[in-house]
Amino acid sequence: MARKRALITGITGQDGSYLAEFLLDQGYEVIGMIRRSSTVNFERIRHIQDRITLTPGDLLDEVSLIHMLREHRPAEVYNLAAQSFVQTSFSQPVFTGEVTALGVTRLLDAIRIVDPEIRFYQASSSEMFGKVVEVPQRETTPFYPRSPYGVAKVYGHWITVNYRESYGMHASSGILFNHESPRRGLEFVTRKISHGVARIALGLDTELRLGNLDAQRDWGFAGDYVRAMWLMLQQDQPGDYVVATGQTHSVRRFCELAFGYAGLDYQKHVVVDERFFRPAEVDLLVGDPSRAYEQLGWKPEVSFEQLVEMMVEADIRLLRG
Ligand code: NAP
Ligand code: G4F
Repeated sequence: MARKRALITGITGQDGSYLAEFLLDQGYEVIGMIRRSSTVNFERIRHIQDRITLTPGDLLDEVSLIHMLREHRPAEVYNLAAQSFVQTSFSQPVFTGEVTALGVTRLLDAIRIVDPEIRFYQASSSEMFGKVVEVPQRETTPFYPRSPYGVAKVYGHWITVNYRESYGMHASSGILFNHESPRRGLEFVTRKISHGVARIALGLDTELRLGNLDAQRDWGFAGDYVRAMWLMLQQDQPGDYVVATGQTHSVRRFCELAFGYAGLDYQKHVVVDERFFRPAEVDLLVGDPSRAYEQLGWKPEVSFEQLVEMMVEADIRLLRG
């Protein structure tokens, strides 16, 4: 029997790499869309590079998406590509809108033109809840984004719903809360902390400069969350699902645990720096994943404490070389 074929945009990112591994394990043929860059950035997929097919394309260019879909004819498309860093969205709001918002329409429209039977997953975000209007946040909670990134993701979410309702497409939106791993980009707070802890533990640094230590997030493990993406596309009907742990922790608590794992006291090393504060902040995010639990049969397996330990250990190993 022919292997099922899936196409992932954003395969060079954190989630793309975990999803590619997961789909390969499920027996899929995996196609990954990559955009042109002057240097190769395949660190996260190097270990599976000989098992996947990479194809050029860019969310800014609909023609490239149409060509790509015509050439590879996937059964499932996972749209993980985005300008995904909230802080950058304040300094590059238009670019963020082009990629993270309009990019979704370009891909959905390319699918509609080439083959509307293709199943589609959109990487929506808890950042859409922003200044939260209810706690915990669920699929029906109104959105109140607090950054150009959050606004762009709201657009991406609704255009996914719109293509589903207008054209009957199997298009689902996963409203994922923060998920982390040793493959997280160094600019995001969890990896910045685990990497900073490793540098301090190995005597390469003495301090770590951070912004708002009181911000709270519902942090899970990226490897668990990609399973939920796949489960959404295996349902008879498309839909929207909150994917979260249901627990929230502060940046301060993350520091306390991460430094603690290396035998260090965070209060001696963390320096609060105004440069890392945002023009508008999302103070508290905590999701209610009941729908994903009940309808998808999904549950996270890695706890917050295990996640912090895994990230610190991985960065110490990485820096020791
Ligand atoms: P990430 O590590 O920042 O990866 C983003 C990916 O998008 C990279 O592969 C990047 O390619 C690609 N990309 C950026 N602009 C592109 C363009 N114009 N055309 C094609 N590809 C482009 O993000 P992530 O953490 O894996 O997150 C995956 C998705 O989930 C994103 O859409 C993010 O917004 C969303 N999300 C993430 C979280 C989370 O906690 N991680 C939570 C909710 C939603 P390059 O390598 O070439 O830069
Ligand atoms: O790690 P962060 O940059 O992630 P943020 O803004 O929550 O966004 C991530 O999760 C979203 C899901 O809700 C995704 F959609 C998005 O793509 C991305 O993956 O910041 C987390 C919190 C913020 O409140 C920030 O103000 O940590 C606070 N923080 C405190 N000091 C810091 C720092 N964040 C960063 N990046 N750097 C700091 O020094």
